[in-house]
Amino acid sequence: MKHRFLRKLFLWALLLVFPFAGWAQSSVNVSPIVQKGEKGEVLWPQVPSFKLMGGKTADPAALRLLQALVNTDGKVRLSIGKRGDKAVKRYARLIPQRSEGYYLEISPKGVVIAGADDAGTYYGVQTFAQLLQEGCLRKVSVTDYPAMPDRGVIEGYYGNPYSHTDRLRLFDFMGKNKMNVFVYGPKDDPYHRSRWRENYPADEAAKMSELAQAARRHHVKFVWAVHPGGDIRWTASDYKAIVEKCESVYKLGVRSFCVFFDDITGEGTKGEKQAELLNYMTDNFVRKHSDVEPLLLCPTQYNKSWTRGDYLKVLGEQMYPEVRIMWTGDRVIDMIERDDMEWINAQIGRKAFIWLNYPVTDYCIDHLLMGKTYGNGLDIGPMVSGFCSNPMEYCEASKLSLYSIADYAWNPAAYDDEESWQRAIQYLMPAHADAFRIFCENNVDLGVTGHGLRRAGESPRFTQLGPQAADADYARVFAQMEGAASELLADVSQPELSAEIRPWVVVMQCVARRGMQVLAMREALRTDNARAFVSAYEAYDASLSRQRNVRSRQYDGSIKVAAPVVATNYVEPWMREQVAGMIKDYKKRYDYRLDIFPQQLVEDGKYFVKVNGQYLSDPDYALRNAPATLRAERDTINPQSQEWNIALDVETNRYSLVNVHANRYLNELCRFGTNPFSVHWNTYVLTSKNGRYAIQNAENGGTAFWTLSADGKTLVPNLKNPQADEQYIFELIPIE
Ligand code: LOG
Repeated sequence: MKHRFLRKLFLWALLLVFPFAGWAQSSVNVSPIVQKGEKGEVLWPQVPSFKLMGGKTADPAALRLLQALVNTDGKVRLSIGKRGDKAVKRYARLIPQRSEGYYLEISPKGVVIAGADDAGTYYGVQTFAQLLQEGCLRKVSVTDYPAMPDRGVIEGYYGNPYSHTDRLRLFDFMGKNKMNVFVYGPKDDPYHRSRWRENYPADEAAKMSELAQAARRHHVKFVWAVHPGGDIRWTASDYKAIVEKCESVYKLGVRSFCVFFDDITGEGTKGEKQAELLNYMTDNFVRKHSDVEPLLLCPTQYNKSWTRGDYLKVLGEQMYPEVRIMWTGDRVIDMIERDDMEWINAQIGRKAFIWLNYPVTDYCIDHLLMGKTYGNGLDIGPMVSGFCSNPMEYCEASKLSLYSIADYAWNPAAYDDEESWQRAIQYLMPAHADAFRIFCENNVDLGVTGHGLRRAGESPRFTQLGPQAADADYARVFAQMEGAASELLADVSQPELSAEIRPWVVVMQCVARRGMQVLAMREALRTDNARAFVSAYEAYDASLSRQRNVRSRQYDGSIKVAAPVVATNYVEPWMREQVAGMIKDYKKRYDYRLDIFPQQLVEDGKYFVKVNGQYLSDPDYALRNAPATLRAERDTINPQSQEWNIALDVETNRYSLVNVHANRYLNELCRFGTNPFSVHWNTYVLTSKNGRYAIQNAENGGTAFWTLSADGKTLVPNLKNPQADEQYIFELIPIE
């Protein structure tokens, strides 16, 4: 009796756990993560041939994709279409009531791909494509739709515009990742910005029209942007010029348009004039065509920190409500959160279109941003009219982050930055995922920049070592880095991506080797082996030279050349500190080898710098870009304004000069720089003669000597490079 009861209870429990016979409780592995999806047992161990139903009416792009994926000369039914089509009529109820949504079902009866609209059908096929990669067909049902209406990419950076191939490949990637908008606005395309009034020459026009068509094949809206603000006059002739330019691009097949007013000064910045122009364009261009979408605008005050007066309100009130307005967040470079959206939407009286300045690197071109994409609010979906990323000029490498942005924008509620990043790595470099992961881990942070964005979590294998780690643990990490670099340098599976990242991979290899050489130096000191120390240092120095000669995009006409850096957040500073410390240690213990080690002309320390008997000072430390000032008197109120920390930078073998008071350094123009300190710009060659010193710029900063200005009150770089002999004008007086 009791047993029978228990058995019944057990059976009931089983039913509760497995409510639908045949469904295992696992979700489908599709990216972007689907809203709702279940998969069950294998129905066909091998993908069968299908009998296509609805092929005549279905979206052509969806159909083309499907036909490239499966055979359609078989018996298993595959019904495809959108709401209202006969082929999917019986599933109408299951299609989500959301634009770009779809219902996908794989059952013993066959496959159904039913879109809410054409894009939905296409995305249903994209999901099907991912499921097919398993090699078999399982029982599946997916109900899916995007949380954000426009998702995509803005080619909006300064630097080398994408190549035609980059863009074609990008559209393919975007289709696969369900991104639907590409805003074309490369700052360095003259026909977008500086020569916006002129039409594209024939060859470029042909490419533009090919792009517009290619985008359509992947359900990507190609939005062409014009950037007239640099020299626009608010005249009838310029109004006409802009409409004519749009008409000429329309003729190339483009159907969506945008106007950028970012990064300008003067006349172009006026809100009421911009609103008037956009309304004029709407009346005289958009509404004249039945197939042109409402305009998009990038305002001049496109982030909160730049807002002044009533500019945004004017746009919000005076510009047609269908025009969408772009926004980068609280700052130029920022992640977007709920509060930000509430604020901006209230200002402009519509849902802002997010222009995310990530992973763009035009302001920190030496870095690649390959870390996790984190920090955007998971709850802002209903508050945006679009979410687009401005990427790096490295289109292939940008896909790491774009993959996650696509994932996020489609389904923010399910977004997990770590997990999405792992998937992206696998997706982009399946044959070398572990090596590529190590590469990405070491290209995360962007260092100090004027924009303030930092990215956490760089070089985790290194930082996890902690203070107790043995040299063998460090060695393991550096060996992993070196191994990953060698593996990636030999890659032939992803030629486009590998070619782009190659300069950074070479640098990572150098970094890894330097790391090992640092360990060899440590060992040499431990074992009191001066000779081994010297040779380890020489090897270190050779790797460093090799690393510092690496360039990316160094060719005639390149707009931005990068000197790649890797692992700058933790590994580089650690190495520099180790080497500097060890050299100093070596110097105490052994005969210092001036031919090998950096010659320390001036010991690290605090100094007065005097010229002509006057003190080099930073009297007004609040003044940006102030010149280095000479004062006859000591500053008694603010003595530190005349104190300078002079230190040897072991890496460049040059000296930095930093004012003690506000911790400001002098840049190559002999001014207090507003850009972040960089050893490649802001370390100087010191030489001495008869107790006096000369200071000379170096490397990126040129070769000018620091000289006295005509009025004798400030320093100026003498670009005419006078005789070095005459430049020994500085006295360095140690303090204490
Ligand atoms: C530019 C953009 C550039 C980005 C990052 C906008 C709206 N405009 O400061 O072209 O790529 O910042 O440097 C910008 O972001 N200006």
